[in-house]
Amino acid sequence: MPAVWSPDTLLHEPGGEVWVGVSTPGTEVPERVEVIRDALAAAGHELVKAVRHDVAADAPAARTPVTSTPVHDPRLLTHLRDVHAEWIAAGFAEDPGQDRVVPYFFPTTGMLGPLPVHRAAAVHARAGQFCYDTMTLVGPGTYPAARAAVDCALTAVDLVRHGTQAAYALCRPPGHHVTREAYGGSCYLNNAALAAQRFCDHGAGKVAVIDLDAHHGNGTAAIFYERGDVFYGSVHVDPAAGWFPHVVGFADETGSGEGAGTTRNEPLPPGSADAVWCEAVTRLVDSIATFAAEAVVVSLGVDAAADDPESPLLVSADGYRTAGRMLGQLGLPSVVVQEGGYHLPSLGGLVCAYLDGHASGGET
Ligand code: SP5
Ligand code: ZN
Repeated sequence: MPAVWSPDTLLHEPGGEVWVGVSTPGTEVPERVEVIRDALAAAGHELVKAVRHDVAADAPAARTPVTSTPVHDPRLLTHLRDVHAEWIAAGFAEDPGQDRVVPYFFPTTGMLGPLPVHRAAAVHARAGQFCYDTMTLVGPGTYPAARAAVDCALTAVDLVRHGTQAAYALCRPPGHHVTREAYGGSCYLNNAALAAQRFCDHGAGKVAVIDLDAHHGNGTAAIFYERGDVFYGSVHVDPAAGWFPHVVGFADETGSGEGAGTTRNEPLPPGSADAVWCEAVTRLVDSIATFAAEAVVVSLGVDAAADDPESPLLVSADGYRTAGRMLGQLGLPSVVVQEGGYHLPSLGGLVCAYLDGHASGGET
């Protein structure tokens, strides 16, 4: 399977995560790209360099953005592009000594009620207008890397649009936690949602996004919740058991308005292993068939694996291979987008197991 990557995805160095007020080393590190890329090459997948695609923030004002408006508010893109330079210009690297953008203030609906919101003049307040947690820091390479990750996903869509049955995008940073206007959960731009939108923009009437990451993809879910043309299905550790994203990802979220019935969540108890997880994947695959999707985007987080430090699910490489086979057997044009997965020694093997299953499913 062709695997699209970009060396620019290595430029994002979050420099840790602030969790419950404490700086921790963080797990979404550049080495993730290197171990996955090397495993793909060793397994014989063709590595393809990502091709640049325009999004709102880099297009001249007069030009219509190619893909981004329905997925992300253009203000999110310009914020991410500019905020680190503004942070440095404001002197935060010297006083108080923080060279990454870390929000301290979150204008939630609870704070605002019915009041109209103005753009914050202070960059340290603006940081929390577009970000909903303290774990997702912005450094000098964050925007170039996030843009490169989008390019990986969109290039993979183009390969599939031009006849390749399935393509993999080595996106980093990941994307499925990003909503239309806010980033978080180690994600900055929603690669999978932009990929699904690109299929829609080029003639697909119905697209499915299937999210195998251990965490519910609240961003993708929110972006498509009210749309009837994009199905979102996710299997993840039950937020009711205390896991991120905590307040969404429950089974009773099934879509609304024109999107009624086009969202399906499969929350699983901590400790769930292959049998239970694969059954949930089967239900998602059946839902895509019923929905009659014409193309599928797989949000391939491999953090549901037993060794992964960020989730309590116990899925094996064989589980991921089985999931790949089931999705490949749909026979639909497919783009597989990398999301989470943090155990460096097993990361490459898990991704290759999924792709191996997906490719073999497509052959039968
Ligand atoms: C894409 C993806 O998998 N994002 C994961 C976001 C969930 N992170 C939740 C982290 C919760 C706190 N972890 C404590 C570890 C301290 N470093
Ligand atoms: Zn995850």
